[in-house]
Amino acid sequence: MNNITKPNLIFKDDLLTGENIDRLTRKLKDLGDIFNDKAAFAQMDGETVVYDVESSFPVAHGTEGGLFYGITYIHPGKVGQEYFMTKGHFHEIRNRGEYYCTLEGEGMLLLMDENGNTRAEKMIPGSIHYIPGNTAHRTANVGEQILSFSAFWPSDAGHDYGTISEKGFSEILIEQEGQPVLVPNIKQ
Ligand code: S6P
Ligand code: ZN
Repeated sequence: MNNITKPNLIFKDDLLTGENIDRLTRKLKDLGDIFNDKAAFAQMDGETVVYDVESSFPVAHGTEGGLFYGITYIHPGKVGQEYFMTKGHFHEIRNRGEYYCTLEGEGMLLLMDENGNTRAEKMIPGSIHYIPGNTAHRTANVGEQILSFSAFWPSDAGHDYGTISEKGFSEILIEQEGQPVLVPNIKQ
C-alpha cells in the first residue's frame, strides 16, 4: 500500500488551488462603513475591487482544535487619504490568536486591544506577525502594488465584524506627505 499522497493545497503563480477553496471578493460597495471620508467614497466606483480572500476550511467552522488557512490580496488604492484596507474584526471567541505572513507588497497591520489601544506593524515580504487573542486586526495596502499575505487561525475562532463596523478602530491609517500615519479616529 502506498501512503504517499499529493499535497492538498498548492500556492503557485499567485493562486491557491486544491479542494474546497472558498473565494471571496470585497468591493468598495461592500465597504461603505469602514472609510471615514464619505464624500471621497461617493465619488468612487462601487464595483472597484478592494480585496480578495482565498481560504481553505479543512474542517467545519466551529471545530475545536482545527486550523484554517487563507491568503488575502489587497489592491493598491485610497479613499481620500485612507488606504484600501480590510473590514477588520475581532474573533468571535475573543481569545483566539492568528498568524499573518506577508508574501508581497507593502502594508500595515493595525491591531487594537479591547481597551481601544491601537498600534500598527509594518508588513514587508517575509514579515511574520503574531496577532494575540482579544485583539482586533485589519490590514491596509500602503504600497503601489498588490499586498498579499497568508493567515493561519483556529477553526473555532469565528469572526465578529459588528464591533468594528459600528465604531471602527480608535486610530485610522492615512497618508500624510506621502507617508502612512496613525491619527485618532474622529468617528469614536
Ligand atoms: C481570518 C483572517 C483573514 C481575514 C482577511 C480579510 O481570521 O484574519 O483571512 O479574514 O484578511 O479581512 P476581514 O477583516 O474582511 O475578514
Ligand atoms: Zn482573524
